[in-house]
Order: sequence, then structure tokens, then C-alpha cells
Amino acid sequence: MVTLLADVAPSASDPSTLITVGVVLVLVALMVFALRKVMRRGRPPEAPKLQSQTQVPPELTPKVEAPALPKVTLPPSEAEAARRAEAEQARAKAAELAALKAKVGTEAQQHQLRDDLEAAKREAYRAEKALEVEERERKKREREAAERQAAEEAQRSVAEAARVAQEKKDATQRKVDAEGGQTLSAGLAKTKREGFMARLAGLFGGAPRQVDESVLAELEEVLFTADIGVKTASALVDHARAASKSKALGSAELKGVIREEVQRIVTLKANHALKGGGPPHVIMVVGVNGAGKTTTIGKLAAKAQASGLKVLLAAGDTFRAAAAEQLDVWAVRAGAELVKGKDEADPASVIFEAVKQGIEKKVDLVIADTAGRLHTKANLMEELKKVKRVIDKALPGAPHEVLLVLDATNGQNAIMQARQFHDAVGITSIALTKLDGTAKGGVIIGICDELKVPVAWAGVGEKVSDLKAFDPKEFVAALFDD
Ligand SMILES: Nc1nc2c(ncn2[C@@H]2O[C@H](COP(=O)(O)OP(=O)(O)OP(=O)(O)O)[C@@H](O)[C@H]2O)c(=O)[nH]1
Ligand SMILES: [Mg+2]
Repeated sequence: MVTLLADVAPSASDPSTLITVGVVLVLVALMVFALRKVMRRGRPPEAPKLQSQTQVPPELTPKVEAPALPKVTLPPSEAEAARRAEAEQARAKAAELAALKAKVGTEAQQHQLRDDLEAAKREAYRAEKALEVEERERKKREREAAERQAAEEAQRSVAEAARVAQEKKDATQRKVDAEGGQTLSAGLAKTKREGFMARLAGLFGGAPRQVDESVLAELEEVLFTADIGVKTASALVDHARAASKSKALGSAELKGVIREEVQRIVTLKANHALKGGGPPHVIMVVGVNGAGKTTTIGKLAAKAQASGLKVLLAAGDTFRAAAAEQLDVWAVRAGAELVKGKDEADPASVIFEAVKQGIEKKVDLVIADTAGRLHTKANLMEELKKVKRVIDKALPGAPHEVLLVLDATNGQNAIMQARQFHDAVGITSIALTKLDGTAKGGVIIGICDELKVPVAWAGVGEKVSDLKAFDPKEFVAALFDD
């Protein structure tokens, strides 16, 4: 264009030349305008403005959607920094070319610069896209780190909550221990919540109904599937039927009738004093394997020692190698003496020796452990009879108590065991253990009804303080009262 103007300059005063120049200028202007339009149409979209290299752009910080996600800001990676530098360079180059193009005037130079500028802009666009990819990657890493931190924090909170809960539990346990272990009613909670009592409560507690044959049939159905045994169940239903015949009963009154009858059945006189026959007072402890004999002996010894009695334990379970050691642990814990024989020694002779030593040492109480045995094994029951006879030889009139330990979780089978042990050695009292872990506490009713032997002790846990003197009133209240 400069050349063109120079060419026409000499004849500038000629009006036709001036018109020609004017027309040429207008045409050139039009061409430039049209060309720019075409160029703009083919140009890539405006690249976003680049951020400074050192600052993390605010939009890169992770968007916290859930309040639990912490804010995590990571430094740009090496790749991102490199992409950013490239994008800056490309943008600077494009800006430089654009400035240069604005300055120079020849068409050839303009043409060349236009191509260079286009190339530079494309390069800047590419570099910015590459940078965006890196930035997105960083955002992703920031989000992942935030999620990790949130998960760790959640884990810490769960662990903390568990620790606090455990502390509370320990404090409650300490309180329970200080107050003398689990109560009988706490030990019967499962029986009340899940056992036949829960079904009875449904029968007594629903909409008030007149007690008729259909109510009695329901009562029968519940009691027959309970753990109290068929004999006791039918006796209770008969009793309810007789009561409803003598006087019209509502379902709430039926509860009173059953409650009273259960109270009558379980109220049998038991000796909780741990003395009375002696000196010494001798208790022989029997039962099937794992019923809780040794544990109950340990608890009884601790109780007796704490009440000022002098106790001696006889390790009459010579069948299991570890049995004497187990009893020894309890003896040490209770502060009681222990007499044990050699492994596989005759249990009768070990217990004989223990009773003799008990007399010599003037102890108040001798408790003899025996090996667990199946009530159906005749020879083993014979062995028990022999032990009993030999104790009587050591101290005429002893044993003063034969304590049968029954595992409440055995349910009705415990009644069978009780019958057979009773037939063999004449049970005087029963310790019903593991009431805390079962809904079958109703078995007490069946045992008392069928054998007329009192449940003297109730095991409601594994600790020393978890052996309770069985109180019939407390038992009935725990089951029937709201
Ligand atoms: N939860 C609970 N566990 C008990 C109770 N009484 C005893 N146990 C547990 O029952 C298990 C067996 O108790 P032992 O005293 O060894 O029973 P055993 O009748 O002497 O067993 P053998 O000597 O093998 O015939 C032990 O783990 C005791 O801790 C109780 O009242 N409640
Ligand atoms: Mg034992």
C-alpha cells in the first residue's frame, strides 16, 4: 500500500488521479474488512485468560459439597507448571505478533504476519487446553485427598465413639460390681424379653378378653412350647381353667392367677447360709460337663470367706488334668484352702482326705468338686454314689448338701438331668447357671414343680459377684411385673 501511494504521489494534483486513489483506498479498506471477517470466522475460540504461575486459581480449590469434606489445596505438579509456562509463552508470542502486525504496513508482510499470528494463536490454544487437562487432574487429586482425609476423620470419630461407649460400659460394669454384680432380674431380662414370658405378656396384655376355652387354648399353646416342661405346663393350664370356672376372669386377672401359682411352685425352702450341718458343713457338687460346677464352687467359696467362714475346697475332679488347677485359681481368689490328689486318683479318696483335713483344720465349710458326667451313664452315676458314701464315712451325716449345678441354656433337658441326678444321689438344692445368656429361665418353674427341690443359687454371669441367692419373690416379680 505504501508503494502504491508512492507511485501515485507525483500526480497528486490531478483530480482524476485523486479519484482513482480514493477508489483504490476504499476498495483496499473493503478488502481488509472482508478478509478480517473471514479470518475471524476460522479462528479458534478465545482461550481463557491464563492465571499467574505461582497463584492457585480460586476455582481450582475443591468444591466442598458435603460439609464433611475438608478443603485440600495441592501445589501444581511439574507437568502442570510446564504446561502453564508453555501457555504463557505461546500467548506472549501471539501478543507480540499481533502488536507487530499492527505496526507494519506492506501487504506481503501483513500476509506473512497473519499466517504467523494464526499459528501462534493455535499454539496458544493448544497449550491452554493442555494446561486445563493438568488443572483438572490436580482438582481430581485434591478431591481424592479431601475424601481420604474425610474418611480418616470419620474412622477416627467412630473409634472415638467406640472408646467413649466402652468407657461408659466399663463404668456401668464397675458400678454393677460395686453393687454386687448383676441382679437376678437383670439376669432374667432375656427370659422376660424373648422367652415364653414375652408371649404370655402378649396374651395378658392385649385388649381385655373374657377367659374362655379359646384363651385357655392359647395359654396352653404358649406354656407347652415354653421351657417349663409338659407336666408343669398342663398343671398351670388346669389351674387357670379351674380358676376361670369358679369365677369369671378377664385376661389381666388370668395373669394374676398364673403369677400366684408360679410363686407357689418356686417357693421352696433353701439353705443359703452355707453352714448348719457341720462342723464342717459339707457340700458335694454334681452336674454334667461344663454346667458351671467349678465356677459356682469358686463363687460360693468367695461368698463364704467374705462372710467370715473358713472354707476348704476338695478337688474331686481327677478326671480332667486341668480341673484341679482351675479350682486352685478359685481357691486362691477366694482365700480358701485346697486339697487335691494325684491326677486320675480315685475322686472318693481325694474328697475323703479333704473332709478329714477339714475336720482337723476346723474349717466351717468343705465344698467338693466332682467331674462332669452324663446323667445317662450308669457307671458314672455309680461313682457319684460311692463318693457320697465315702464322705459319710469321713464325717457321719455328711454331705449335708448335694448341690446340682444345671446350665439354664439346656432348657427342658435340665429337668431330665435333675431327675436322674436326684434319683442317683438325692439332690438337696440346685444352682442354675448362665441365666444371663438364655431366654430359658422358665425352666426354674419346671424344676421346682417336678422335683420339689429348691433352686438355691442363680448364676447370672461369670464374675464372683454374679452368683445370687435365688429369691422366689424376686424371680416372679422379674418375670411378671412391668
Ligand atoms: N455367663 C455365665 N457363664 C457361666 C456361669 N457359670 C459358669 N459359667 C461359665 O461356664 C463355663 C464352664 O464352667 P465350669 O465351672 O468350668 O463348668 P464345670 O461344670 O466345672 O465343667 P466340667 O468341670 O468340665 O464338668 C465357664 O466358662 C464359666 O465361666 C454363669 O452363671 N453365667
Ligand atoms: Mg469343673
